[in-house]
Amino acid sequence: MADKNIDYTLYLITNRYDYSDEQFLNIVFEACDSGVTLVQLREKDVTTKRYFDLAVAVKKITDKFKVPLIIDDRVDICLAVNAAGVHIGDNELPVKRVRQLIGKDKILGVSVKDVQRAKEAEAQGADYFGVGAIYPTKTKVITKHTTIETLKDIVSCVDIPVNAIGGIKENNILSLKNTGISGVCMVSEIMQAEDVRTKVTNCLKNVEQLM
Ligand code: 3NM
Repeated sequence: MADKNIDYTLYLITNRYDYSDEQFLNIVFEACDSGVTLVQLREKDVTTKRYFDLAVAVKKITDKFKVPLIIDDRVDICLAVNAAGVHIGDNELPVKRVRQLIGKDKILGVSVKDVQRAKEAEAQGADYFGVGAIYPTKTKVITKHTTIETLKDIVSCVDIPVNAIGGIKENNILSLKNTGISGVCMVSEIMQAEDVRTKVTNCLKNVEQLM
């Protein structure tokens, strides 16, 4: 599946922590205004109605800044708000079925941790990969450590963009030099930054040194 011209440089994945909706949406706004290139709304324990309402609110912001919005896990929410795409992990529908459901024009992201799974998912219609966890993460997620060597192996075995995830911080981005990644995904580093605008600006500077 083609790249579809998505810029993966600095990929913000959301987490609401204990923020009010207003605080949460303000962080997304500041991050988009400061230059994140892609946003994923990631919700795990909410009702469908709540997920939909949050997606509508976040999409208003991402649309304003022409930043594509990806929805974590939920094909129905992605279609309902006409998001740019959906991201799935191992416990979701098969990649092939998701591709059939969303059609060829929407972005399909897949979490992978080894070369074999990456090759399979690419053949079944994935548009990009998230590979991790590269570094220890405190964000609630089912994952395991994935080495920089494995990250490089995946990059060299597939033709679609590969993004690093898990414990990626402003101060360790440069350790990903020469891996061939297309971008970095961040949750806590941006969502919990004291100054979101400065954090995004500094991270962008570092990621651009990798490209
Ligand atoms: N997926 P932070 S790690 C959502 O390894 C997610 O696939 C991961 O959060 C994977 O940037 C992760 O705060 C959480 O470390 C990343």
